[in-house]
Amino acid sequence: MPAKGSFSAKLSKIGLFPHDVKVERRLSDLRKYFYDKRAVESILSRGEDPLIYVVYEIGREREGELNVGCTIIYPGKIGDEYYFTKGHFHVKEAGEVYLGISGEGLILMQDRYGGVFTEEIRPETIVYVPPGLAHRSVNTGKNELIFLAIYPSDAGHDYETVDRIGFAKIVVERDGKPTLIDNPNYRGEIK
Ligand code: S6P
Ligand code: ZN
Repeated sequence: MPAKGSFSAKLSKIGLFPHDVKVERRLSDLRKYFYDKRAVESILSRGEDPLIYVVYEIGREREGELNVGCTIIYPGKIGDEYYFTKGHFHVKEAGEVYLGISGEGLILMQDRYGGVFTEEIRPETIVYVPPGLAHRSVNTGKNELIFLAIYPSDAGHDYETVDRIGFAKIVVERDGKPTLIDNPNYRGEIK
């Protein structure tokens, strides 16, 4: 039984304890994704390496089963860009459902030609990620953004394409508000 009030207890409430995978992503893992390279290097050169997000996951093997992942993106910014997840395409044409648990944020969804649209992730809201779209989540709030992701166990994750071309849009703070702008480092349409 997880300790009362602990994060494991919260995961237990949403059916995710015990999880079998825990992934931690720090700034050093995401250095090439944030657009403000000077801000990234200045933080890392001070010996700091902030934790950006954590994923707890129950992975399953059999075709037809569903994986469940719980992501926590911590609040914060690198320069003026809000903390986010790496982002990926699924290898198979597999859709996914996100369920907001707490905090506030956005999910960016991008097609293979750089067309991007966003949806809000908020408590008790569901976002459908259609097959074939890269997706990245962004914490635009002052607290942890926590959400569940439910997707086919054989969906697979393609991070390489996002590594290569990036997202066409990024989310930065402008006049105190989250604002979607063009990514100066976007490397164009996928060939
Ligand atoms: C899995 C789903 C999420 C992400 C998680 C971390 O298909 O979309 O569980 O894995 O939010 O993002 P990323 O891009 O590092 O996998
Ligand atoms: Zn996904």
